[in-house]
Amino acid sequence: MSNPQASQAVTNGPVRMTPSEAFIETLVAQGVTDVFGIVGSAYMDALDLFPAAGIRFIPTVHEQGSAHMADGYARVSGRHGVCIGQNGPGVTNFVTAIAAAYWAHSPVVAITPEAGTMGAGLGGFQEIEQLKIFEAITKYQAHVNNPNRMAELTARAFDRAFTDLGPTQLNIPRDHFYGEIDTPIHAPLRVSRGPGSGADLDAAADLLANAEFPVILSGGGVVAANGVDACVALAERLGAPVANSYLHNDSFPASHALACGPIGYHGSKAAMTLISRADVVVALGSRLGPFGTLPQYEFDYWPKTAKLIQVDADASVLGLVKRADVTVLGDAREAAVALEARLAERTLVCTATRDARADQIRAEKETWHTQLETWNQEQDDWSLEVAGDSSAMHPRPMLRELQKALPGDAMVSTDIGNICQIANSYLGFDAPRSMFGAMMFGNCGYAFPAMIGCKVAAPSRPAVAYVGDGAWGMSFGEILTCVREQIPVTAVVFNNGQWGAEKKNQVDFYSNRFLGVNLENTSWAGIAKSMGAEGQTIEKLSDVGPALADACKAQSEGKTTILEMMVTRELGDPFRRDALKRPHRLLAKYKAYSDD
Ligand SMILES: Cc1ncc(C[n+]2csc(CCOP(=O)(O)OP(=O)(O)O)c2C)c(N)n1
Ligand SMILES: [Mg+2]
Repeated sequence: MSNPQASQAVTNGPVRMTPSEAFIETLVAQGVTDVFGIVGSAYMDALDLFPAAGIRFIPTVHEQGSAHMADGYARVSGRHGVCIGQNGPGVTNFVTAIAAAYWAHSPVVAITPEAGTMGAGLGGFQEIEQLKIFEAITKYQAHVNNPNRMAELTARAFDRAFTDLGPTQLNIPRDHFYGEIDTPIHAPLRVSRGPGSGADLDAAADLLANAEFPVILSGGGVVAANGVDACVALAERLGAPVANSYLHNDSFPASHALACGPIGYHGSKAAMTLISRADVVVALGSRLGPFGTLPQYEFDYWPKTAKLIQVDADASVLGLVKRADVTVLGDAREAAVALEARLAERTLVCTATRDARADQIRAEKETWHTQLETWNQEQDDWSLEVAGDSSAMHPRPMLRELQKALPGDAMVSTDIGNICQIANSYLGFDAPRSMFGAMMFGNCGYAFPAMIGCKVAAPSRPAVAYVGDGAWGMSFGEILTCVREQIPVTAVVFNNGQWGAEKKNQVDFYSNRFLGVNLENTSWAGIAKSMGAEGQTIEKLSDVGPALADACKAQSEGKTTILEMMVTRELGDPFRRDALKRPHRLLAKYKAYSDD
């Protein structure tokens, strides 16, 4: 819900106020209701006004957490996520999370108060060149070079986060909060995108009308454009199977007959098999990122001779990774509506095979689901050895139990790690804005704080973060934020006693020379309890589902629960087989470390 004071904040002309007031009133005009951060003297003059402006300040444990929370908040609500921190170290703590938001295309505004202008360059306290640091990971940087421009530049940072589809920075020298200025407070500028040019849409419709086996790839842009219903209508018009792009399992309703699941790492074999048969692929709201289309299960599924129609709201990604036969620069929803309308008036070649294609879709999904239902254990030598005499749970059946117990309207975030990635095979959603992967920056420590932000934006929805035990060590501090701020979230921590995803590389490439990958964990459930949350250690498969269901229910009583899953050390397919080489050494002293 937007800030109820928003429309009153906008002025028709200049009004005398302080720059702090101009800053705050612009946030109000932009609809801001929540800001994540850690207090700092740099912006205390403005912070003081937050409550009167109807803005909740949510103090976090670490500024990286603040910015991930802003990201999750933005992704679930479609509104700005906002974070703020102290100049220098508070601001540099944002960096990893803003890079993650950049690759998630999240409209996050990072507010970065800076050292005062009269000391800049002298090496004073907490001084660093803050614009350079964020240059490559923001879409736009506003620098308040004069206090008189506070409202103008603050508004622009917010507006551009939407027009440029990603995080922006608002850099404010700390002395510029003080004084008196005459300034208008601007109404937000929201630029709407159309469906794309008529000529491009005609060309796309031509390709689709003549396609024998069209396949839709529904990407994050479909979710961001609130376009899932339009994508469904287009798919139904064509009878086309729909694959989700990597980590966007919520971009098409999983229970729909045409839904095939995600392509990419630990994705759906059904989706990849069906897309491999396409003669025309429509990539709707997807940049076709290189990692997301790598071969999987030793299957190079991307249909190289198929015609490609790429629709995206960002011109710079059209035809970038894969050559596209038709590009449509437009809003994914609007473009899907326009394409469907064009196809409604045409005779479609694929209509003749509608039933046969529906049979293929059903059969491929059934094969994949049966495989998943019976895939209990990884079968490589190392996994069989470590899981052999272990009493711990196998990860796959544990993930199956979690999936069955997830409430229908749950939001799930996933971290970076072997088990979190395997979860990609199991996670399906009927509602958009339900899955929050760490996306292409791929940083461990993303999922828990991001889910805290999601919960602030959607308090009535069950909030669940999937996190490996290594990544949990980076992020569990934010339990304190959940407890202190009454933001109830459930974290499912996969305790396999290792940085598994990286260990897998040492198994596959370095003859099991394990270095830096084994973890001696204390009890994560115990730590959670000592931090004021609920904690439970789960050792039996039959306890997994009930524990998750109870933890989700307990969120309505304000309880944060950490479920520590005791799992074997077995490991699924690795992340980066594509980017590693067999060890080759030339010096005699390292001969034992060589494969040849
Ligand atoms: C911030 C950061 N540091 C390091 C890495 C490299 N990395 C990728 S996956 C991984 C291991 C994750 O281990 P864990 O969270 O325990 O999950 P598991 O693989 O065991 O399921 C590491 C260290 C990363 N992606 N991000
Ligand atoms: Mg682990």
